[in-house]
Amino acid sequence: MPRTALHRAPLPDQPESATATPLDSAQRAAAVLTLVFGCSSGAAVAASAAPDAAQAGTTPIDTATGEAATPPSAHAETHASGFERPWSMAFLPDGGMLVTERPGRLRVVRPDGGLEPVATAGLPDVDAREHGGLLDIALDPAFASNRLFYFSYTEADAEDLDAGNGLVVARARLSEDLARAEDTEILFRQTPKVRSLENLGGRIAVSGDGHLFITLGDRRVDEERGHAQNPAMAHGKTLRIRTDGGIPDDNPFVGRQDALPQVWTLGHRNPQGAFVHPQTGELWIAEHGPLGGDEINIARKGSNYGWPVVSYGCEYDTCAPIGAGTAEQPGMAPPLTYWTLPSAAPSNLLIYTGDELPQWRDNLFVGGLSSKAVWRMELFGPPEAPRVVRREALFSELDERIRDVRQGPDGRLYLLTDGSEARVIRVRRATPPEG
Ligand SMILES: [Ca+2]
Repeated sequence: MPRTALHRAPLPDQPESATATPLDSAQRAAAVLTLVFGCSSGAAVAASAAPDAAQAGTTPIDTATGEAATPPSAHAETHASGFERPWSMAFLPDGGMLVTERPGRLRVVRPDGGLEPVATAGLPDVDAREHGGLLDIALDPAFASNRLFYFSYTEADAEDLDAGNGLVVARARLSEDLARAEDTEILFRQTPKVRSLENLGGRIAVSGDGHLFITLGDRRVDEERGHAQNPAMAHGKTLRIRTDGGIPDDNPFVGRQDALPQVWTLGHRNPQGAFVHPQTGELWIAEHGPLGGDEINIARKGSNYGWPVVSYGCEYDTCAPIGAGTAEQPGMAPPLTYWTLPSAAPSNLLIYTGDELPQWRDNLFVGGLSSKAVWRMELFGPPEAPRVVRREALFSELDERIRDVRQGPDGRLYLLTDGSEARVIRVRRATPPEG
């Protein structure tokens, strides 16, 4: 089977399902076959799925995609290379960038794309087993004057490695020469440590009004994931703190004895993408679902996003139903959009606002890990109540797992690949042919 078939959304003549249901039994059987035999049934599942059914109430959705490749209007090229298991990137005021590597290194990329050979010193020890390590980085909005940046990482139990790890978010000051992180302060520390090394979440996003959002995953193992519904535990949540680590007075669980005051939303599986919407100030997240249940959510104050009670996907290995066996339930917010199969395995996401690629302005972009693509979605309606009306997978010809996606200060899109020999890819406007 050509691999592009795995990325093809439903054909335009496929009926859209108007009801929101998880995978039916035929899809479940096909999903298990896909797991066992690779892509043997992937196209059949994709063709029968209705990925945007949650939004299909009144607006027809065009999910035709064409080929999953870079369109002629854009050109993808290597900007920087030589990274080991990178996770995130942040742009510096001079056009250079910082890139985190999960083994615990913060790397500096010069504006010309050259990689400084020595990592920035002074970061804490990290637990880089499985999904963990040094994860996200974000600069303070006033970084140019205060040199402050925020970062997330996993920390092992110092006494007992078998006790798993926890997510930590810290703030530090970057020296003028970029060589040292100084004055590190812990802003949030997940306690107790969780006996798992997976589904960590770990994305952070800074708002323009002095708040820091943090995503935490459910840690995957059966005995932990139910805590995604428990506001007293951090896993399976988004959190909202002040950029100095304080608790905002208007957080939804402030003053409750049975909840962490940092909790902003609950019921998430493994959110690895987050940004603050440039117009509404709302938190948008991308989360890894179970098999065939990846989601994009607008994470609104105090809302419950359903995991592990409801899902559009099913259990790995068996494709058994999740929780209540339904995709939606009263009191649980449905996703903005979701994938059935094949999964996107979403990493980070953004709304593109630049001038370099005007055909994509105001589109949502989502990095794909196992889908080895960047998903582009067209939104319709006001930014507070958008619908996804079209989506397609781009850049599949790169054949790279995409760990992060960002917009540069030059208006170009930057993609960070995954793995042991990773690179930063820059997407710019294609130069029209001469004549
Ligand atoms: Ca959900």
